[in-house]
Amino acid sequence: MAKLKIFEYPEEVLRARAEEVPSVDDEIRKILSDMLETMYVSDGVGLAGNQVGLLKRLVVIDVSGNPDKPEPVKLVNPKIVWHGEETAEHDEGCLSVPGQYACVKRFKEVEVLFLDETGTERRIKASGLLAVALQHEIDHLDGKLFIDYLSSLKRNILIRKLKKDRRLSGQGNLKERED
Ligand code: QAP
Ligand code: CO
Repeated sequence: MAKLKIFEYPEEVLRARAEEVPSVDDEIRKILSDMLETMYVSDGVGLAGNQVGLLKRLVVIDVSGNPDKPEPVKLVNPKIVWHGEETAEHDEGCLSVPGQYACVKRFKEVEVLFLDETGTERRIKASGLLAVALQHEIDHLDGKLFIDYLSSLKRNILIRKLKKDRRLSGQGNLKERED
């Protein structure tokens, strides 16, 4: 297993569309396992291919919130095939937008079609935190971030905070310091 580098806003890979995975082989299984490890050590509940610099439609999720009873979900080519009419707001964060959180409105219930790590087609109907995570992660595969749902005012404040936090922690690169 290996910990992968997590790409952060405003890296371009987060804005690109990830490609369909043609077949679930050992290389894909290794990436999924590395993504899951990266997510756990980073205290995340979800991670998408784009976030580790891989433009492949791969997602890992664990919303159990219990390290003693992990519930890892690995999804290849996930697709929302149905959603309910009701929406709900939930506070969201993202490993690619560290330290920043905002309320986002999403569908309460979604049904997702995907391939599991054996290449078998599966379908899950989700609600609650899992439904939030699935929509957030599938957005990543299409180059979309949770901050895109905010008003430009809220988004600008959040991005300013992100850059300020980076300055204070010495994490910002030279390019980001220019503006
Ligand atoms: C997406 O988000 C999500 O800022 C996954 O400092 C969000 O794993 C799914 C994280 C809300 C369901 C509900 C963020 C960790 C993790 C941070 C994450 C941070 C450390 C975010
Ligand atoms: Co995210």
